[in-house]
Amino acid sequence: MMSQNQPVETQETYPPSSDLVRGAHVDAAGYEARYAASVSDPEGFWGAEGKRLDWIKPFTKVKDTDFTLGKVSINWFADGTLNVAANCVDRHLATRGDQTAIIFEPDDPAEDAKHITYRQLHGHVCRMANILESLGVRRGDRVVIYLPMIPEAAYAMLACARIGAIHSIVFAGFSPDALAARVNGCDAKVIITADEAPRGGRKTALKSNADAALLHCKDTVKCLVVKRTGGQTTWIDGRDYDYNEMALEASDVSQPAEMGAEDPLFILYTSGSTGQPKGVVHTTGGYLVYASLTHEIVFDYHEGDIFWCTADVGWVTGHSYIIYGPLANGATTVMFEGVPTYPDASRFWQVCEKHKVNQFYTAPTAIRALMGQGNDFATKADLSSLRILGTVGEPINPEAWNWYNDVIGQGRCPIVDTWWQTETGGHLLTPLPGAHATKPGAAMKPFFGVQPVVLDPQSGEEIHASPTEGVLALKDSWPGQMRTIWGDHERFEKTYFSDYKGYYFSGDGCRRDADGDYWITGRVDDVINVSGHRMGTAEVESALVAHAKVAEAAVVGYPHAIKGQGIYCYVTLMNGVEPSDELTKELRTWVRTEIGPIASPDLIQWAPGLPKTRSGKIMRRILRKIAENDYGSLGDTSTLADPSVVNDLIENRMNKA
Ligand code: 6R9
Repeated sequence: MMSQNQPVETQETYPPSSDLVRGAHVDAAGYEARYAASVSDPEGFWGAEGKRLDWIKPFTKVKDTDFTLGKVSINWFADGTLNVAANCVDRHLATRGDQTAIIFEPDDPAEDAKHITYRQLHGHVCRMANILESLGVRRGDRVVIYLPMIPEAAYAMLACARIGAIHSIVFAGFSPDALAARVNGCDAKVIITADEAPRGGRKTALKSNADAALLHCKDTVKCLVVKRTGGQTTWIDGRDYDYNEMALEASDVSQPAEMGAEDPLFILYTSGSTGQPKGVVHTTGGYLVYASLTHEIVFDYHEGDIFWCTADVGWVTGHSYIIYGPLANGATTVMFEGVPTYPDASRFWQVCEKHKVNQFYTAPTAIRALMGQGNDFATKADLSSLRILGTVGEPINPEAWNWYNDVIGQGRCPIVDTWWQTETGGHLLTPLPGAHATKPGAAMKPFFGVQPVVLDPQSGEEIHASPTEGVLALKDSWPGQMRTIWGDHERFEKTYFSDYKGYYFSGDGCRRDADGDYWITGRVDDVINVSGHRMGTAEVESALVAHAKVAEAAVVGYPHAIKGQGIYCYVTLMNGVEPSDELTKELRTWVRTEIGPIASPDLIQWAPGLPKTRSGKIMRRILRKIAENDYGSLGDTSTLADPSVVNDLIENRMNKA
């Protein structure tokens, strides 16, 4: 328990075992040396790392980047040419053609898993490439992929890369409207979808969603349909194409296109704090170098390891750490179609046991959900194959971290808490398993070549001393950085380079502790100012969920006459716990003792559920509006996983002033 005025983070450290350090790619001294080299001589460092890929025409230039507002431009390896699919598939055929590239674990545990070798993957990708070409897709054209987590999603991504088309994946949980907006936003020629998406024992009618979206798209857009369940779909001849039938006929010979390093590889739409989702553009050479290197180093990936990232390919995590990073490295990557709690909360752990997973990478929201179900689901499974655990997506509260460490990792597996963004292409801040003693809740250290700075949010000046707190920005480019917003370079500059001149601004706040380690405090727009004290809402949330009766909490600011902002807490209680005035008092006292009186919640609302995106991110914008008693203008709620929770929150809002 923490006393008053101490930071909420613990300073306990968890060093890796000496066995792990011995076998690791990077130990403490190695990290120091390589990091220093990477920032003192980026050209030399990345020039050498660029060679991890097979180039058709080798690059002679490494880095050509400029963060100056008005002329922001980011180029890596610019005069080299290569093909991403050739790097992820073809180049492995000679040495590991019969090794499993993808293990597909279906939603229903009774259905057999599939093991797809690199040679089989090559055949599938080539056939898909030829199918796309037969539909008129050419180099530079956009293809929207709206698929469940099935191997065909990987084939589709790699087939686009093979022919030089640009894919844009839309998460299969998105609505027809969101799908149409993205198809139109990038002017896609083809949508690749499936009849139905099985998930958690239910089926989403993807094709009929695509049908609805297509009503709002140009009538030249074609629809390639993978038969996943064989469920009934409506069919429009001349617009809809049957992938399974075409794949029987398609040739498995396809020449990979020679692409420039800076040709776009994919567009991925992501929400910002304002406006419509932005089409984040990643390019070919730098992205793949970065995804491949971070996958190897951060997860301490070794030849023969079975790697499982539980994300969906609809998110950047799925792009970089299910597909591109692992396959560039010749790994065996697990693709899981299901959800953590179906048929029950043991599913993740059963899959780890079944496929002897060595690296397991998931999100704090999943960890908290599973932690809430008790330990038995995990302890029943044989988790002895696990060596490294990872987390991504939001700050992880120490309780969840400790549970992950103790119950899943059995105290044996370093946890890499990886901070990064759709925009960054790969990990920027993270501990390395063999190099760093981790701290529960800390994203720790910059990856090679990454130069984080803490800026004073008012003056924009770099703060050099530690400990300190401020906004997190990056001083220089790294190869995985996004290059532009599709069709709107001006918005790109404005969003990321205009608030703090000369830096890439992440939008996150952070703290650097006395050891120089980084702790993400959450989006800066989630930092609230209470009586002149800055506070990360994540801190208060972390304190609340540390209480045994609390399952989940979300905290926002609301206008307060005296304090400037007050602290508004939405709290979901553990199953079977009844809300009461006593409990409100108890939680208030609890937070005061965890963080200090300054963090004392002003209002606590019992929330049966929190509004979340389908990727599990809490939609704070909505919570802030309700807390401000301004629920008439909630804005775009189309990405909510369950819109009904919002009505309950509005009805029972605490601030009716
Ligand atoms: C990869 C991904 C990016 C935002 C980012 C930050 C939050 C991600 C985090 C984390 C604390 C971590 N975030 N990883 N916060 N610790 N390890 O999630 O990309 O969906 O674009 O989200 O997520 O706020 O700015 P994306």
